[in-house]
Amino acid sequence: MRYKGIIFDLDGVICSTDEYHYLAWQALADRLGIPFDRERNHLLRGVSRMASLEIILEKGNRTYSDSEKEAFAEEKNTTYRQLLARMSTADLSDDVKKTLDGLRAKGIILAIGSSSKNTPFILDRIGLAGFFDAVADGNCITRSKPDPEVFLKAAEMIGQDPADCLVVEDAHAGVEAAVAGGFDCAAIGDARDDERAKWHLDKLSDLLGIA
Ligand code: B16
Ligand code: MG
Repeated sequence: MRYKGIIFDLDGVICSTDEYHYLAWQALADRLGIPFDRERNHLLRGVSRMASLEIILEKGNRTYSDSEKEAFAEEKNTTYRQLLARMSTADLSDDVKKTLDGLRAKGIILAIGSSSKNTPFILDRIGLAGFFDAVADGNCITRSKPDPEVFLKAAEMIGQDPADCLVVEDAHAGVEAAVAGGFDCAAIGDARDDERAKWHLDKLSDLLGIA
C-alpha cells in the first residue's frame, strides 16, 4: 500500500457537477451581459464561490457593491442547486464506484477535500452520504484552493501526515494546493497534464494500479 489515505476533490473527480457550475455561472453572466464561456469557466475550478464571481465580474464594464455581489452569488447558487436536485445515484459512475470500493478493500482511508459548501447535499444526492471517513469542505475552511487548508484539514481529520496521503484533483488550483500542503497529487480531467502532479490519470480507476 503506497498511501495510507486518499483525499478526493469532489466536483470534477467524484462527480460531474462541474458542468452544472458552468451552466449556472453562464446564466448569471448572460443576464448581466458579461462575456463568459467554457474556456473561461476552467479558471473557476476548485475556486470558492465568491472568488469565482470576482473572476467573472472582471470581464464586465462596471463595479458592483458588496450587497450586489452577495445577491449574484446567491442567484448562481440557487440555479446550481436546482440542477443538483436532479442528480441521483445514477450520477455515480461505475468507474468511480469500482475505484472507491477497490481502494476501501485495500484498507486505504478515504476522505473528501472540496471547496464546495454544497458538498453534503451532493454526497447525499449520489448516495455517498456517510461513505467517506472524513469530509473537509467549503463549510470548514477560510481559504480556498490554491491554499492547502482544505487538504490539511482532511488529513488532520483522518489522523494522517500529508506525506502519507494522495490528493486527487481536476483543477490546476487544486494541484497547486496539494503540492503546497506536502501531498503527492494525482491529476485528472482538466488538470491531467499538470506537471506539478506526480500521477496523471485518464480515468479514476487508474488509481487502483497506483495506490
Ligand atoms: P460552491 P471542488 C469547487 O468544488 C468547484 O470546483 C468550484 O467551481 C466551486 O466554485 C467551488 O467548489 C465552490 O462551490 O459554490 O458549491 O460552494 O472542485 O473543490 O470539489
Ligand atoms: Mg474539482
